[in-house]
Amino acid sequence: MAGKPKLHYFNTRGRMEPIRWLLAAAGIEFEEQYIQSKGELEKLKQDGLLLFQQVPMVEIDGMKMVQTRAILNYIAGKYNLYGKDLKERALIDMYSEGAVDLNEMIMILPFKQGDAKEKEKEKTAILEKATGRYFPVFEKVLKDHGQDFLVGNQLSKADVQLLEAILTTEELKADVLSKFPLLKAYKTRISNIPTIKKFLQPGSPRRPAPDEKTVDDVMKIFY
Ligand code: GSN
Repeated sequence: MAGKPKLHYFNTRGRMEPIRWLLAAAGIEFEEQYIQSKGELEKLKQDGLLLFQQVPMVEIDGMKMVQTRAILNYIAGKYNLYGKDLKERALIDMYSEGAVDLNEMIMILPFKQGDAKEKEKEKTAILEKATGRYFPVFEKVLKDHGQDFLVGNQLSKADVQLLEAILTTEELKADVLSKFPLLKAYKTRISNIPTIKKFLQPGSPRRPAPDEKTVDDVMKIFY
């Protein structure tokens, strides 16, 4: 039997967090090798382990996979989180990418330059997009088909990525779902799937939102 997937990234959410989420939702245990210095990142590059000299990198099934989306799609395909046909897959991809676009704006925020006032402005703009662009789409999808999950009435990559995006958005504004009753119920429902419930418990591989020290540590590895 193949060993556990091994994740190579920093000890922060960043681009690895959706991969942690998806493996956890699939009920797959994994190991993490945190990159803690410039030297460790350089070594991975020099050893030829990073196809494009970038992380995330995941060792899985004898491969050294890079590119976040490629990794997510492989995991989704392998663990039946990617729909039953091409059209379901297309919907899953569209919904996932919407959730990722929202989530990435939030993920990047602490790493951006600018004073507190500029960051506050940016946060407001993200929340406007969340409630004006992204959440209405997902609320409508749930309303129109009346099912428990976004696509095909079963858990998919899209649900896992949307829940992640909902929770990170709520970290910016706790009542951000107040005008989205179906999404609120959906959040509770998906959060209670046993594998996901476990991932949401303290002590799981889920990483906290980066504090100033974490941002500083990661920046030092790059610059
Ligand atoms: O999605 C992906 O995995 C790639 N399209 C982008 C990966 C990426 O940008 N990785 C960064 C660190 S994670 N930050 O967001 C990286 O490894 N940068 C080092 C470099 O030399 O580009």
